Amino acid sequence: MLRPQDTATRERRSLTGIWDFRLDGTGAGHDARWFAGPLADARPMPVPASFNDIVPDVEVKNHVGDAWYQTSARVPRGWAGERIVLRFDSATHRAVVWINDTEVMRHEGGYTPFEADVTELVTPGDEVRITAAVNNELNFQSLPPGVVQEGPRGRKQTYFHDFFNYAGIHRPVYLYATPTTYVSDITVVTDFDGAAGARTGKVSYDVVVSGDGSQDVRVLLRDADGEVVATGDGASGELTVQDAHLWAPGDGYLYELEAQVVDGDALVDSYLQTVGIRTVEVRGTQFLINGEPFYFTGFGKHEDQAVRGKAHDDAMLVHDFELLDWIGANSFRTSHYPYADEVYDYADRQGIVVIDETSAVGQNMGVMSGMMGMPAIETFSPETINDESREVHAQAIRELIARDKNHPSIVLWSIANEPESASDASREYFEPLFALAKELDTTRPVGFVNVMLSPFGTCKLAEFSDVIMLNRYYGWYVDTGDLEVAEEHWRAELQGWASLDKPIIITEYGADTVAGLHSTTADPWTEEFQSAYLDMNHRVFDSIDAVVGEQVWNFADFQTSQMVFRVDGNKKGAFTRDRRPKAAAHLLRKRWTGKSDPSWAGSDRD
Ligand code: BDP
Repeated sequence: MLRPQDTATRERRSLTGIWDFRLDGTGAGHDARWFAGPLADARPMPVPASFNDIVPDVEVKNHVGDAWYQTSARVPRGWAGERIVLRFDSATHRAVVWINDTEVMRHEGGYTPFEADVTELVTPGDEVRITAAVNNELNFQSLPPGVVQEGPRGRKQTYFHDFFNYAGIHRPVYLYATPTTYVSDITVVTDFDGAAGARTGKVSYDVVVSGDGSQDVRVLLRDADGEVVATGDGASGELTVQDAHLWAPGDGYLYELEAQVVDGDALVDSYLQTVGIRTVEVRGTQFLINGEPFYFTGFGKHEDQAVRGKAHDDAMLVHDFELLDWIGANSFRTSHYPYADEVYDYADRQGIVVIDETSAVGQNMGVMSGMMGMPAIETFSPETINDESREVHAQAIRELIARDKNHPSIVLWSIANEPESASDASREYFEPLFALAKELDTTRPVGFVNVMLSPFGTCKLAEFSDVIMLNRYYGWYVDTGDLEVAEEHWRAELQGWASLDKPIIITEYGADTVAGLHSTTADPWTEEFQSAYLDMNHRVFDSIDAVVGEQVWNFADFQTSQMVFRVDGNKKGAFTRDRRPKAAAHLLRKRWTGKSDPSWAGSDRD
């Protein structure tokens, strides 16, 4: 699904701003037809934002059920004769949307876009009422899973992942117009021949035209200076780029493919697709980008901040990338869900490498019973995560790859974080999902993130993974505080994984750390311990050749549900939630850039 754009033939109207909002814990609004008129008893709510932390009220924060949003917008007069679309970049975790009194779409899944052609329902120049019932409930058939139970004070949501169940309209909403014959999809795949100086880039493209598809397609490829470097006729083909400038980590060089629908000399539609020419390959234990071994440095991140919750925010985006640059990170994982489109666009431009993850997190009842003292239940069974859940998961993979396939920054798909993976049931559940991801994208490796409860020798999914991704907490959740013993145990396990002859990325290692807490004896929770813990991990990684990456858990402290082992959230950040560096951030910066403090003594940008 292509993003809305302003081009020579297209126009967008953003609907971000303050909408009317009303909670509906019992679901009464559907029967009472709240969409059919102005939302009664509404309070203001910003879009985009999670609603949970906007109002200082525990009922809002912990709301379970529907949350109604409503706004009105005038459809631009100039859109007469155009195809008009209503688009939500996301609504967490599902939504039903109406234009005036008519339901126009339903969508399951909180982190991917959805849209509807509303041309027949609106009149350019007139106002329309847009209503969305956004539902935040998690169950065994949702991603991520959860359970809603009746409690003494109403319904209560529990879930099996370690971040707060923020909900609402987290990303922009648009009305947009395209011609009635329009580009509806583009796929680009890149390759190159030859070495620097005499390098020929290849850009295969496939343009899908909808509406009256009998129109001709023409493509132009421009370099970063706007010079046309290749052209093509027809809906698919391969362009050749002489002396191509590759996209590479740290060098986010982008070409731009303009896909035109033409009728003789007349331009019917124009869509602009950025293109980074690069290759990705797994060979033995190496992860190759453009044929060169790549070592991932960086973090698992979250979309999380005070007040806004999970809302996308450009200021935070640019700031976080500046911090990635400062600390020497070349990559991150979109733990544990697809992020806003803007994040990948920016990663493309900045040359930051991305591991793109679905929202399949918490599919592991063993973690729940082991760590959180919940009664042991089966993870994969007809009553829990079942065939219906797998179809939801398959759809999430389809939507992720359809949305993100053209980003050069994305080098690896992660189809799940820490699912149960030592049982036959997990194997049955996952085997077709790996096959699906590989069929949908033959150009990128596919993997999943393995949990500590499935150590080397027990995992039944590793054989389907092109890359081994491991989350390990030796010295924190096990061997707590005893870094010497932790080091031995960790190295021993990692040596086992290295025998599989696949590249290994450590996708999580970390220790909760309260900024400002210190001790001379490096006790857990102190800044000294976090540094010592990271040092220990790095010694282990540096001793094993198959390790091709280290991503610390987490970039920044983030909010979680209330638990006895979380102090106002998870504190494993290298930065605090408001992005102040802990001591560990300086340690990582030294390791990843070679630069020593004090960086505050003056600008050290090169
Ligand atoms: C891992 C999860 C991550 C958690 C982390 C932790 O993948 O979401 O936040 O542990 O416990 O199991 O800090």
